[in-house]
Amino acid sequence: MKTILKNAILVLMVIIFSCQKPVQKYTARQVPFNQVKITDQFWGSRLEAHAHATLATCIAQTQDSTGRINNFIKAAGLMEGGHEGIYFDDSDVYKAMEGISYSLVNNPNPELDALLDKWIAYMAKAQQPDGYLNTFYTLNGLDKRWTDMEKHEMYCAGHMMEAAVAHHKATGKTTFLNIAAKYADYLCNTFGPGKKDWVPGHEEIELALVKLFHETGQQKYLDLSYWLLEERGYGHGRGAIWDNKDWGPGYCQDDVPVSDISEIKGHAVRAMYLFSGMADVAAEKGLPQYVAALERVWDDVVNRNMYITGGIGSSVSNEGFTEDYDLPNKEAYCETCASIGMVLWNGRMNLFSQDAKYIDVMERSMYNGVLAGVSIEGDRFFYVNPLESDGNHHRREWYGCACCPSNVSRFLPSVGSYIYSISDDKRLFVNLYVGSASEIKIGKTTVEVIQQTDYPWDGNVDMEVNPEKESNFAVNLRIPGWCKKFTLKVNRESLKEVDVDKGYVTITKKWKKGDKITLNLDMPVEMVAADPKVLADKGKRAIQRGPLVYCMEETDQPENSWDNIQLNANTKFKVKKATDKLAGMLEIEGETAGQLFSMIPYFAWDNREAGKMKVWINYTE
Ligand code: FUB
Ligand code: ZN
Repeated sequence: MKTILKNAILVLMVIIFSCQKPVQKYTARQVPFNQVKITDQFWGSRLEAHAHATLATCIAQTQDSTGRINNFIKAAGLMEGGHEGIYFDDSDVYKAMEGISYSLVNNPNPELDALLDKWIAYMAKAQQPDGYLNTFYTLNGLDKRWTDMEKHEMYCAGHMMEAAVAHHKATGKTTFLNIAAKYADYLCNTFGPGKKDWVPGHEEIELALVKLFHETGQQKYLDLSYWLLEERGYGHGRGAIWDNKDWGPGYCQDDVPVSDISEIKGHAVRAMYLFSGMADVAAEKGLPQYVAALERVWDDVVNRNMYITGGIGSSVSNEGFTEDYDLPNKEAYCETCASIGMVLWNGRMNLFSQDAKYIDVMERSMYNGVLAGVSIEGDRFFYVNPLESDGNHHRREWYGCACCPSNVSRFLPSVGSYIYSISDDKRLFVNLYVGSASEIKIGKTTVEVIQQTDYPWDGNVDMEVNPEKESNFAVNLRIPGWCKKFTLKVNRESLKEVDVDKGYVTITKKWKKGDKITLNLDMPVEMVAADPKVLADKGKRAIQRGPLVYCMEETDQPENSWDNIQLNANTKFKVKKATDKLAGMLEIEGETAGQLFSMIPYFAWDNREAGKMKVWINYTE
């Protein structure tokens, strides 16, 4: 009798406990890009440019034109001399290594493979016996390490870990992974409960430790990540950020405990990396308070602090956020890394809930904010992405602070990972429309999924679903938030009155080889108004077609018309094939009361003759 009572109490306690703390885990996982072969012109040409130009630029810059690789050679004791460059330049090398590793997955290249081996050998030699590795402190005095939380030691370590995981996955070699694990072990021995306090001034390590945990199975890396998140907001921060009266703890999201975050503040890239790390840790440990905080702050970012391009962070002075609705166009900062951060974060948010509102934002940032960050040829980059220019803002081959080019180099080859996800209950989610051929495991069945599409130039998507054997499962197709009308057929039969639930339509059936889905997303030219609280866009409209935001470049407009071009309710639009450098793209021709003008996708600006540019155009009622 006593035992029954005890058991009943135990069961009750478990129920009460689990009611208070519902476990919040990712209920889906992304299908990684190594299972997705991109075949379309839009992303295919970008990947081609990445493999040939972006990587070559990053290698030339880190190895030959700047001292980044030399810093490792010096720290390894193989060359005389002091540290060159900025204190976090190691991170650019790691990001380039991550990009090269991703590229090796779909484009094997023995020379690049050997180059990585060479760089890894320098790193192995530069690593301290205790596991520490940071060329700035090795060359400036190891006694000064861990004295200023702004100095990006953990930021660099995080990028090393991400690169090492990518290298291990791509090549199967453990050389780099061993270095990263040794460094992570050192961090676990140095920081944590009862050890040294630390608030990384620039987040990144948190999400990286989770990746390292997945790759190695070492729970302590996940625990350190959680501990680092929990260090924030309790006054442990010390160093240049905290001493700077214009910045203070809010600059690096150290003003409140992470579970209490509701408002977006501070540096944009740091915030995005923090939120991505929080999502990953919450998903592993089941932390509803993290997920609730992320949902609150997501609303603040997206509804009050985001540009139409999906760019974030309007101010140069803190590389980040100011007041709600303060979104100036010419002065917009919108760092390329921050848009990449939006993709990282929003992709993760969708894994908790499979709500397509996160993919809508992810797509907006990806096709506009991120893609603008790199030239069509892949060899020039924007760091700052304004929505208006007087003609003096241009891409550069490299920057003194080169976080954006190196981030682009690792982002582009990973794009395939954002197309599909599989939920725990074995539903396939089609999040992005990208011409591609994929092999996806749904339950025990391998399914070949082929997409043929010219997206984002048109909204016609033909999909073939080829399971190795007949199999029952649901395919969820995202109906983008921008799309107001669509048609859907399965094996040529129209589906009428389909429900859209959390942004997806669901087709559940017994799929067999050769089954076809035909989706047509209506993609008219749309005039978009900003929230009236955004004073910078008062009396203006932007043009969007599908996921692409368009802009006007001076070079395309009739002479002396720049200041006179206006939109009104009767403006007529025509979609037309672009030529020359923009061949393959669609431009939009407009006409308002006899005045002609022409617009190109925002991401493609500053690829031709230099001149003025604007996204928001005067509108008369
Ligand atoms: O501090 C490292 C990176 O450099 C940041 O993410 C960027 O904003 C730039 O400051
Ligand atoms: Zn950057």
